[in-house]
Amino acid sequence: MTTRGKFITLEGGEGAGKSTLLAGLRAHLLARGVELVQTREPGGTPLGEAIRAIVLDPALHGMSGESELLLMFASRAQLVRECIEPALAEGKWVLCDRFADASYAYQGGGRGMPVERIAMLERWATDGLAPDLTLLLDLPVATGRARAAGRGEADRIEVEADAFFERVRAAYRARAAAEPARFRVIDASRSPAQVLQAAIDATGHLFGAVA
Ligand code: Z5A
Repeated sequence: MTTRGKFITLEGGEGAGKSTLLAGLRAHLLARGVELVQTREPGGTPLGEAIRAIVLDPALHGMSGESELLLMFASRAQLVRECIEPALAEGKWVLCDRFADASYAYQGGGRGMPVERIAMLERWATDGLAPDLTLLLDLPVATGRARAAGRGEADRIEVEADAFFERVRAAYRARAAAEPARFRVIDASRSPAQVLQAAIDATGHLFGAVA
C-alpha cells in the first residue's frame, strides 16, 4: 500500500522570503529522495491561475471583501481536487506557497471577514484537508515591504496600507499560537541560509514514514 505523502505549506507576509525558501527546501527534500509537487495559492491549476490574475489585478480595486474571499476559496477547492489530494494519495509530498491560513490572515485579519464564515468555506473547499506542517515566516512589516519594493507595479493587495499588513501579521501569529503542533514560526529576518536551516530542522519529524 502506498504511504500517503506529507503536505507542507509556507506562509508569511509580503516579502517574507517564501519563494526564496521554497527553492532551498525543494532542493533539500529532493536530495533526501522525496517525490515532490510544488504549487501555490492563489493559483496552481489552470483555473486557479486565472483566478490569481483576477484577484491581484490592480484595475479591479472595487472588488468586495466577500468576492475576494470566495475567489481565494474557489482557487483552493480546485487545487485540492486537481493537484494536492491526488499527489498525496500517490505518496508524493506537496510543498504549497500559501494555503487556507492565508485566507484567515488576509481576508480575516486584513479585511475583517468573520472567522466563522472563513471556517465554513474552509470545510467546504478543502474537505477537511489540513497541512502536516506549516512554516510561518515572520518578520516586521516594514522589513518585508522594503524587500518587496522595486519589483514593478504593486498588485491589488500589495497597495494596502501598513496597518492592513500589521493585522495580517497578527492574525498569522495568533493562528500559529493556537495550533503549535502544526505551525513552526521562523524568524525570517535572519539570512536566507539560516531561514532554510530552520525550515529543514522543522521538517525532520516528517521523515519517519520515508524509507
Ligand atoms: N492571498 C490572500 O489574500 N488570501 C489567500 O487566501 C491567499 C493569498 C492564498 C499573492 O501571494 C497574494 O495573495 C498575497 C496574499 C494574497 N498578497 N500580498 N501581499 P504571493 O505569495 O504570491 O505573493 P507575496 O506574498 O506578495 O509574496 P512575495 O512578496 O513574492 O514574497 P516572498 O515569496 O515571501 O519573498 P521572496 O520573493 O522570496 O523574497 C522577496 C525579496 O526578499 C527578494 O528580493 C529576496 O531575494 C529577498 N529575500 C528573501 N529572503 C531573504 C532573507 N532571508 N534576507 C534578506 N532578503 C531576503
